[in-house]
Amino acid sequence: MDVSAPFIANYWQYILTVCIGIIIVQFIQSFYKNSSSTNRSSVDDNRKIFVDNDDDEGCVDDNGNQSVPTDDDCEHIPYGMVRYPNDEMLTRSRHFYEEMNKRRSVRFFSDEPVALNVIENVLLTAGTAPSGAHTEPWFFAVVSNPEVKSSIREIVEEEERINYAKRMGQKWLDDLEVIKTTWRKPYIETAPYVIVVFKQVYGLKKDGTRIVHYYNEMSSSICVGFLLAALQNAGLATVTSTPMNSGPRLRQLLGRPVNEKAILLLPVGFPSSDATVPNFHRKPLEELMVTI
Ligand code: IYR
Repeated sequence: MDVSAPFIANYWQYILTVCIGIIIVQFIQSFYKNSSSTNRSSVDDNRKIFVDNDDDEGCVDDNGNQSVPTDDDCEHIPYGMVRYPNDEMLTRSRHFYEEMNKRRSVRFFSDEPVALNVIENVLLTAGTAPSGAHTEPWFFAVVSNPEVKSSIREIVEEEERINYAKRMGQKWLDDLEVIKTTWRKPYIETAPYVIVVFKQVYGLKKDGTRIVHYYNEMSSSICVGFLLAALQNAGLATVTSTPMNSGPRLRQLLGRPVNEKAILLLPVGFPSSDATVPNFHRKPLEELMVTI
């Protein structure tokens, strides 16, 4: 006996209404689910873009995995600073400024040797710089070997020849007139050391997984600032040389891994006795700060 037939026949309008209701609810639910997952992926995209934007380098591995060092178990310890009396703060800050104000970019070097342990201290000082998530995304190749310095010069001059002739453009060359730089870089061979600064775009764990190096460009730049101050403090001269397009060849020459990018070349030593610098003046305080 079929009892459902008269039931469906009598109540089909209600059954249809309930079915349509269920379909509508499911549709609305699936819509919200999709839109929230779209939002999530746009957050992820932003995060990726944010990380990538740091310096146009992917910090996420090929599988999309990010790996950061976990400092969860890193102990936090008390920290205190020496507290100077006000007048001492003033004299210390003034003296440091006066020392740093003597720093100049030097392009004429003596070949007089410099003790390696001075350079080591300078690099330890550079390594005290802050970095994104304390990832310390920097590395330094300290070159004193004359043949390697010659090879660096060869690479850099080859690229700089093209830079000055083609890549830089007339406006750039005009702006550099005042510094009188050219593609020639004899100081690379004359200075007792050439420090090649690398930024580590990402870190590598022993098992090959990548460590995200947040703000690696900014962190390395701050590190170089410390380095320059430390060199000045030690009585050593340098010039922040940026040989465009030479990075990959320098990295290969110096046997550095693919996660490192050469960002700067620093010849280091004493100025030659006939060294000159352009007679630049620095912006006065009112042009570099505002009190609000
Ligand atoms: N990197 C080139 C050109 C150069 C560019 C700027 I901007 C400078 O302030 C100085 C030089 C070179 O080292 O000659």
